[in-house]
Amino acid sequence: MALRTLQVSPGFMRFMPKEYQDLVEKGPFGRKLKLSDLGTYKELLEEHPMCEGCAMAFFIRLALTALPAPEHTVILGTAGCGRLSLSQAAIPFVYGNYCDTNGVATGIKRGLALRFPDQPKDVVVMAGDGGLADIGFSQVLHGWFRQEKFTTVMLDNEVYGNTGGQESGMTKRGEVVKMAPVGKKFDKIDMIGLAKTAGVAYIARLTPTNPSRIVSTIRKAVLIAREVGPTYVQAYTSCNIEYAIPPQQVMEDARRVEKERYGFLEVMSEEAKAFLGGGEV
Ligand SMILES: Cc1ncc(C[n+]2csc(CCOP(=O)(O)OP(=O)(O)O)c2C)c(N)n1
Ligand code: SF4
Repeated sequence: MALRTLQVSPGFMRFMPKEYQDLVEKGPFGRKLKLSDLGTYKELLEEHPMCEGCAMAFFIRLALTALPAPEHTVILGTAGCGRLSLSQAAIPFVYGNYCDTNGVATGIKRGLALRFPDQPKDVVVMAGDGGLADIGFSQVLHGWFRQEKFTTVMLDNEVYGNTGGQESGMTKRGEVVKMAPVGKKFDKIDMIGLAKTAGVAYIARLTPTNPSRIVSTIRKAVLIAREVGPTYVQAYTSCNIEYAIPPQQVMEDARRVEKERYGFLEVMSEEAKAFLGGGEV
């Protein structure tokens, strides 16, 4: 996509659906918007079928707000709750098989770089902990080791939410979930440690408690992936259904988890630091 693709010949604009007209005229494309602008423009995602009060849906809304150039971005997702809303957003969305998001992202990123050498194109994978730390694990790791220049965002609800509550590699040790009644027998996989080992240029861990931090983290991750190397954001996005969290207590839960074991963490390479120090973000 590009701004040119979105534009409609003036004579045809009145035949377009109102939703599309609003996107072209009042959408985020080609504009530098801040978090404080939310509510004043037509957002990329306005309606979705995710559960009421779902922290993942809230996180995705903010992450989409953070994209530095949505008109030049492709999002990769897969089976799991996140794609229910990502596929509704006004942004190209590629549905990878459940395991191959990061392999497909590699191909798309490389292809776009060849086809548009003078126009940066951002590729962002957003998928669940099962999709990335279990079945897609090897493709995530290999992409990092190969230093592929795209962003991976793990929507870590610590369970297979979309299929009714099986444990994932990111579930906590000892946790009992609906379809794993015996309790998890090993620790949460240390994806942050693995990302460090693989030389990921920018790594962040966060919860949805601080909207401006989500926006600045995603923006940094996308821009560093564009210029420096692979980036990884791991976001705690609780599942109300599988962990029985009433919607009104979602933020309370996120604050508690942040305090106890999911504190904000940011690790970056020297090259990424130099890039940020240059004031590009
Ligand atoms: C190859 C393959 N295996 C299994 C499935 C079934 N499946 C669909 S969603 C899902 C779990 C999703 O869990 P996660 O990736 O953690 O995302 P969440 O739904 O929790 O956001 C599974 C196992 C599938 N679609 N494809
Ligand atoms: S099942 Fe859980 S993660 Fe999925 S939409 Fe519902 S609350 Fe969100």
